[in-house]
Amino acid sequence: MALSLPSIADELYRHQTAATELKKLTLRYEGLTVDDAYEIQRLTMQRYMVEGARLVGWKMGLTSKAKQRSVGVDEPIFGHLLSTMELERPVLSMQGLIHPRVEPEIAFVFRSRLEGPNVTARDVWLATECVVPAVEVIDSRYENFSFTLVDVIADNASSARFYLADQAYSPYAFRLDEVGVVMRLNGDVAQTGAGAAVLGHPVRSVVEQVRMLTRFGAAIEPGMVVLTGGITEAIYVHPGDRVEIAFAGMGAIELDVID
Ligand code: OOG
Ligand code: MG
Repeated sequence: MALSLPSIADELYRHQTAATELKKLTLRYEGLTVDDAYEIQRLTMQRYMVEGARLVGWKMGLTSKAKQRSVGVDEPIFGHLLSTMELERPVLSMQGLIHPRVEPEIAFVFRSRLEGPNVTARDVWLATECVVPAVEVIDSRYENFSFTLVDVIADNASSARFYLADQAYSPYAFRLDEVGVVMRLNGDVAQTGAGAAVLGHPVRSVVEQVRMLTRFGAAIEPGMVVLTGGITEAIYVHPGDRVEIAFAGMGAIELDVID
C-alpha cells in the first residue's frame, strides 16, 4: 500500500480514542522508517492538541534491558505526554483502555529549557527542579501488545496515562540509581528493581531524551515533566486490582483500578 503518513496517523488516532486494537503497521505498509514513525506520532499528537490537550512533557521508553528483552526491541524510544493522560488521583479507570499495564518510573520536573545535541548530565541537574515517584500506564494499541520498533514509536510509545506522586524530592536527596522499587499487585510482590535499571542512572535517560528531541526539532521546556522509563517490567492490571509501588526513601503510590 502507498505510504501516506497523515492517513496512518488518522488510523492510529481512531484506534487510540476508540480503544480498539489494530494490526501492526509494519505488516501492512512496506518501508516505514523510524523517522516516518516519529512523524506519524507527531501528527497523531497534533490531533489531540488541536482539540485542546496540552503538551506537558515527554516519556522515554525501553530504557531498561528487561523491558527491551520483553518486547524484543533493543533501543530506547520516546513519546509525548499530554495533559489528558495525567491522572489527578491514583485511580485508574479502564474506560478508554484496551489491555493496560503499569510500571514504576522516576519523573523529572524542569525549571529551565534543555535542548541541543551536546547536553550533559550536569546540564540536566542544573535544569531540574525536582524528581517525583511516578507510575506510567502503557496500553499498546497493537494486537497482543506486540510490535516492532517502528510500530511502537508511531503509537506514541504506548502512552496511555501517568500519575505523579504528591511529594516531590530534591534531585540530590538520594542516589537515584540506588533507589529500590517494590511493586505489589493485590498484596503480592509482582516486580522489584532499582533506578540503575534505567540506562544505568535515570539522569542518563533525560540526556538521551534531549538528544533525541533535538533530532526532531523539539526540547524540554520549563515546567515540563519527563518520565525516564520503567524501572521494572510492566504488569497487566484489571478492574478491582490494587497496585502498591514503594520507592525506597521516596514514599509509595497506591493505585486502584476500576471499571
Ligand atoms: C513501550 C513503552 C515502554 C517504558 O517505560 O519502557 C515504556 C511498551 O513496552 O509498550 O513506557
Ligand atoms: Mg514507561
